[in-house]
Amino acid sequence: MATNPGWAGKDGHFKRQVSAFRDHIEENGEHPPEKGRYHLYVCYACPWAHRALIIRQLKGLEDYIDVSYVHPHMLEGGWHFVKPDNAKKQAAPVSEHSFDTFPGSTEDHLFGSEYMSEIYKKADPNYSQRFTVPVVWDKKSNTLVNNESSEIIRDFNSAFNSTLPDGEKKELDLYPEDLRKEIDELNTWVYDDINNGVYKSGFATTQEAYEKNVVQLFKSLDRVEKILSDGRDYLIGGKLTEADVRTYTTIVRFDPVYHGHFKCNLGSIRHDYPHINRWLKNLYWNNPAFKDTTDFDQIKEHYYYSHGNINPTRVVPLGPKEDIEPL
Ligand SMILES: N[C@@H](CCC(=O)N[C@@H](CS)C(=O)NCC(=O)O)C(=O)O
Repeated sequence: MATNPGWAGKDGHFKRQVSAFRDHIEENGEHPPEKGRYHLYVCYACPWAHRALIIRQLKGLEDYIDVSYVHPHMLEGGWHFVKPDNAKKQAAPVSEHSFDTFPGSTEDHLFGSEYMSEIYKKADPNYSQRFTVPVVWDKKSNTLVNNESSEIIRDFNSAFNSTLPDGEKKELDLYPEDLRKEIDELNTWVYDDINNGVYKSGFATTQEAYEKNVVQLFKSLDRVEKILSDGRDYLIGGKLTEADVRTYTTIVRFDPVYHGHFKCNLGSIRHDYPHINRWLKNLYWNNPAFKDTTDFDQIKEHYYYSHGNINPTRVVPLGPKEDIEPL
C-alpha cells in the first residue's frame, strides 16, 4: 500500500490550496502604487514565484519592489531564510547542501525572520494554511497584500504605470484588452494540465491518478506544440503576453526536474517538442528578464532535496548535461 504524504486526497490526486490573501495594489486603494513601498518574497525554484520575478523585471520594477529570496530547501517548518550573518558570508558551493546558505538566497530583508511562516503570522496570527511564495508585503500598512501569483502579476503589469518613467517598460502590456479572452482561455488549460499538471503527476499517490494526469499533461503539451508549429515566437497575438510567462516557468523546469523527479517522462522538451523548445530558447537567451530570473541550481536543489517522500535520498542528479540548449 503506497503511503500518502498528506498532499493528496483519498483518490490519490494532489489538491492545491486556494490562496488566502487577495488584496491588490491599485490607485486610490488600500495599497496604492508607490516606489519602495512593497516587498516581494520568493524562491527562485518556485514556478509561481518565478512569474512575479519575470514580470517585475519586464516592467522595470526592480527599484520599486525589493525582494527577499528564501533558501531552496523546503523542509519541516516550510521555507526558511539565510541567517543575516551567513548572507554576508561567501555562499557555500552547491554540493554542500547547507541549510544556512545557498547561492542566490538571502536573509529576510525586512524583518530578519528565520521562516516564511513568521511573515504570514505577522499579517494574520490565526493563519492556518500553507506558507507559500510568492508573497507581496506592504511595508507601510505592515501587512500581506497578496499570495496568489496570477493576481500579483496582473498588479505588476499595470498598477505602477502611473509612477513609471515613460518608455518601453511602462508601455509594455502583458494582458492587453484585445487579447484577454484568448489569454484567459489558454491560461485555463495550461494551468490545469501543465503548470499544475506536473505537480498532479509527481504528487499522485496512486498509479491511476498518476497515469490520468501525466497523459493529460502530454496531451496539452502536444496542443502547445501545435500552436507554436507555425514558427511563431509568442503564444498569442504575435507579442509577449502573460500566457508566455506562465507557460515558460513550467517548461524551463521540465527537462531538468519534472521529467525525472515528477515522472513526466513520456517525452522531453528538447527531444520531443521542437517548437516548444525553440520558443523556450528564444525567451531564455534573447530576453534577460527570463534568463536573469532562472536559476537552475536553485530549481534542481529545491525539488530533489525538499520532497523526501518522492526522493528520500535527497540526491540531486547531475543531468541533463545542459540545463537548457544553446540557441
Ligand atoms: N497559488 C499559489 C501557489 C504557490 C505555491 O504553491 N508555492 C509553493 C512553491 S512552488 C509553496 O510555496 N509551497 C510551500 C508549501 O506548500 O508549504 C500561487 O500561484 O501563488
